[in-house]
Amino acid sequence: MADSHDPKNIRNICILAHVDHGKTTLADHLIASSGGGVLHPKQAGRLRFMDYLDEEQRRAITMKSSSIALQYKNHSINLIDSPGHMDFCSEVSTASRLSDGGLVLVDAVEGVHIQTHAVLRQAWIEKLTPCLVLNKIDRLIVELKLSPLEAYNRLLRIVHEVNGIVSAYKSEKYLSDVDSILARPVGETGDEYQELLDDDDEEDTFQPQKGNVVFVCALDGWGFGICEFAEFYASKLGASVAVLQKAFWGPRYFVPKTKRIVGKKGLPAGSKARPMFVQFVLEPLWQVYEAALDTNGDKTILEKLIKSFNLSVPPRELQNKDPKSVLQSVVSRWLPLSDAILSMVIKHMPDPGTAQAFRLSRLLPKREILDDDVGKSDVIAEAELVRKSVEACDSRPEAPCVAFVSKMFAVPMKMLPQRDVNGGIVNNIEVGNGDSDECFLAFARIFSGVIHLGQKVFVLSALYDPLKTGDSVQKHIQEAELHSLYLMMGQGLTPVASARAGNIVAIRGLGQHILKSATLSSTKNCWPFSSMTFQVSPTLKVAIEPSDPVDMGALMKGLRLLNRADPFVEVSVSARGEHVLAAAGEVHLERCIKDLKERFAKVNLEISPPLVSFRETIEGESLNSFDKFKSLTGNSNVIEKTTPNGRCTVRVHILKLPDALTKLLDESSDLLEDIIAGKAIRAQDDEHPVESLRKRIWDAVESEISDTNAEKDKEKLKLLWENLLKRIWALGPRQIGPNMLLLPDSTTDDNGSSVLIKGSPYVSERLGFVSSSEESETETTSAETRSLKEEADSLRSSVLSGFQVATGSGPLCDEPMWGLAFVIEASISPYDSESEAVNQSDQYGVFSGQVMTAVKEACKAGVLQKNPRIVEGMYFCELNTPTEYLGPMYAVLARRRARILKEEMQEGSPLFTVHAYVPVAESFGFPDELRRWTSGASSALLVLSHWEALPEDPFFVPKTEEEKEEFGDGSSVLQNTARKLIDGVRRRKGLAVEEKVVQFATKQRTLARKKHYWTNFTQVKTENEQELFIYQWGLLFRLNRLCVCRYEIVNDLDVTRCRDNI
Ligand SMILES: Nc1nc2c(ncn2[C@@H]2O[C@H](COP(=O)(O)OP(=O)(O)OP(=O)(O)O)[C@@H](O)[C@H]2O)c(=O)[nH]1
Ligand SMILES: [Mg+2]
Repeated sequence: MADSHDPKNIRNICILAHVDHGKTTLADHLIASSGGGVLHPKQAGRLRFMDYLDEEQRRAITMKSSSIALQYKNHSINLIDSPGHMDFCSEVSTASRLSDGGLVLVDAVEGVHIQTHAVLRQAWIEKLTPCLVLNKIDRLIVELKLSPLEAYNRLLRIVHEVNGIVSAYKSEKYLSDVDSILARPVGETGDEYQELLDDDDEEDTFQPQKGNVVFVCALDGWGFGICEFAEFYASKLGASVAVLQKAFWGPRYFVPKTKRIVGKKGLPAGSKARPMFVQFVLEPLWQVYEAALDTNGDKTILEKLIKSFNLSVPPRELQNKDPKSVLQSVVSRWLPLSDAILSMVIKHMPDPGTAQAFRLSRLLPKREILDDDVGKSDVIAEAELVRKSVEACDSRPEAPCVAFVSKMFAVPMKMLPQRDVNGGIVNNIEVGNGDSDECFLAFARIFSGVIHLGQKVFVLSALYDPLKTGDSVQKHIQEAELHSLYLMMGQGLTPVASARAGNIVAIRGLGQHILKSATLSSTKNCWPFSSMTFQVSPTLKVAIEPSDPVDMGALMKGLRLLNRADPFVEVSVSARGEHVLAAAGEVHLERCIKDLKERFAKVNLEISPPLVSFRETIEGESLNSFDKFKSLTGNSNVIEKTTPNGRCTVRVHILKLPDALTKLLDESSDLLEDIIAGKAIRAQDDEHPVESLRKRIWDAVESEISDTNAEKDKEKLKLLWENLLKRIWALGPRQIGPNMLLLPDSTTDDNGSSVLIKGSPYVSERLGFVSSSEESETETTSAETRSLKEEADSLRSSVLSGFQVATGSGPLCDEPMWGLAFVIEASISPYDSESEAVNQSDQYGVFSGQVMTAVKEACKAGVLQKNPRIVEGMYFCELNTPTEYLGPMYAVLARRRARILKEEMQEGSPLFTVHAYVPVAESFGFPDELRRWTSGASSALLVLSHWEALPEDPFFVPKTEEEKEEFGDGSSVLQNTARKLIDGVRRRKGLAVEEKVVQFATKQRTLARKKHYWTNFTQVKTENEQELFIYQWGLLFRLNRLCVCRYEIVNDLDVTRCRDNI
């Protein structure tokens, strides 16, 4: 086997960056030089070879990650190009899972942007070895016309900034990318960075002097690292390469007289020396640019350059009339881009064996073996063996075979190679896809062993557990046969017979077995790989239906295919029976719909306006009020409901959780799910996840406590919270949401003949706030009480379900609740007599159902009573606008209810950067509108940031004189945004809407003809004929039998007569 197949000579890398920073352009040059001739060097940088989808070429952005195999100096390099647009960030996750190294690109003019933060975070999470590529250096010379020194300061600042971000992630300082971008210091100047560099920080991840930073111009195909120049100057300056390499970055100066390299302090007074990087690297480059592009430039410089470096530039290229082409011909031969990048990759990025050893704790975290698993030592031993061979990247054929599929992608059948490895014709029919002409391939990396054609493997889903047996586990494991294996060359596929550990391949034959991602293994005794982390979740939802109802079948099939072909899209059926498609953003949604129409369903579709989700909460109040109440009975803040049979009384008190705690619970939902299910996973060298979560919960609470002023209150609140955190029975909705079900304070107990339904502090125990509860059942009571207690125990699940249902759909518009704690006290009393027991179950239905409903209703009523508020999702938005378009940009932002956070002029460029929060509900069409109003000069990127309660009271009606004076008495239209949002959701969900089309009929009637109210009206029916509108006097009245409130609008009119007339 050739040398390049040795795992030591393999590198799996991906290119990561903010949108448009030049990833695909860079990939072009690497492919042109090392891709085996698939791309001609002349086309490199212009063709965008990896963007082979029509939609990608049309929009000029990458939308999916795809891989290509390159050969460079006996090394085999699998390069994955990833998209930079926020909507496709899931593809960054799939790319980085399969790679060991990440080339992080930053545009030297635009600098660090929000997706740069995101990709650095992704690289850090997946334990990739990153290298930094500062791209578009040519723009500093040609566009910004910076001097070499100014350019150096700018580059210095970018390197420093990127290092700052990585070190913040390392210290887990920031929870999200938005946090980190907001924490970025403002207005620092190059000088300060220089000072910082003085005390050479060994901890920095990216250090040009170490060789893991290169400076490139991907468009023109040139690039260099410091070592290239150090080697060149070593003999000229009479210093060793190593010394020069260190000296070529930072404040190091060359004193020609003494031929010594000195620091800033060693410079003679008044010296105008420039840092060596400026003097020896940037200045020559600037001179070449000036010589070539300036009409009066000294053309001999180019000749000298060609001569001294012995460059072979064809004379035809040198005689080109376009000075830019001449420049490119010379510089790309002087400093070839692919050499600079690929030699850095080989030197600084790990081979699969080395990489898998330290990525193991992320890929296959060590599992905690629970006590009841000790009997399965042979399974544990084999799973451990598999883990060991993944760690070692064991590529022997006898090693257990393990691979990870990070996504499935669809390829049109006609694109598949027509011949197999042996040159035989293949019959390309996809099994199980019906008449579809799409084939599904798995994008996979082999982590251990060898996989070969026709091999049977086990497909393990993320929930598979080799230690468990039975039906519940069986559904997480399937057996599949690998039909074909391909080496990926962008769009092209080269069939291969087998592939060894450390390689990236496309596998055919798993379409029916894998939906999005999975682990493949030759043995059942293998843990599945940990799930990938996605930066955002698909939040933009629309309902889809075929234009012609006959096409429903085709749409459903199309949706199934789309769901499999796109790693990030989510397809579901709503409670109302609509087919809902969830995408990451507008561009993603548009592409999904196009794919659906043209590839997967091939029918015309109707798309609803976006279905925005909201949350419901209450207005925050001081916790002090909570302090007073020990018992829920008789407290005016408490909602009380009784079951129809009168046997169970439910009392609910509601508290608002601190915002930080709610956010933490929401963000940790995956971890909480594992903890609550008892599946605690220990990451190898990190702190125990439960411990760190407990600490963060307490930190969140403490930050709330420290906001109170009085020292005395602080102590009291601390005690109170300690007590509360020991009483968490459940989280909701779906057992993991950001709402808590708290047990009543233990001092309250059964009173009289009734018995309390006692829960257990289950979640508190799991989180370690209390040690396992011992059920103290000390007193022995009468048989009757005992049976009642048993009944109470059996009703626990009803209380839990009532809480789960209530938190899943709040009273305002059936949206989930947000950040609430419910203290629920439900007590049951005995039947009055035997006969009543029999009667009641007939009359009122099952008792457990009654309890559940009572709990649910009490929770909902409690929220309504306590100043409910609607919570909306917020996008963090980064806008870049030329100064002359600031006016229109602010106008667009104002129309979208945006809140500006920061406005800043970008140093050295005419662009203004603005950070703002934009409500999700107002964000649709926002980037388009912005482009329209600013003639395309302004761009915006949106990232989902957080949930925020609208302070407005949805039920606000001006009552006092002052309020009436300020807001009017309601006769003029009052814009209540919260109410508008709630009504919008209710209307969409088919819930009753208290809508007053005409609020003050008497007032408005005076404007119109007074008599004959319902004569000469026009009757308007809606499409579904369920609602009836009446049009008169230029106003629309809406009559609906389902909703009495509508009659209010015409309350002094004779509605019955009107109906008769109709
Ligand atoms: N001046 C200059 N322009 C460049 C350079 N590299 C890339 N570009 C231009 O930047 C634009 C974006 O390049 P792409 O390679 O598509 O960027 P990308 O990072 O792949 O973008 P996405 O995949 O959409 O995230 C194109 O117009 C390129 O021509 C460079 O070094 N100098
Ligand atoms: Mg691209």
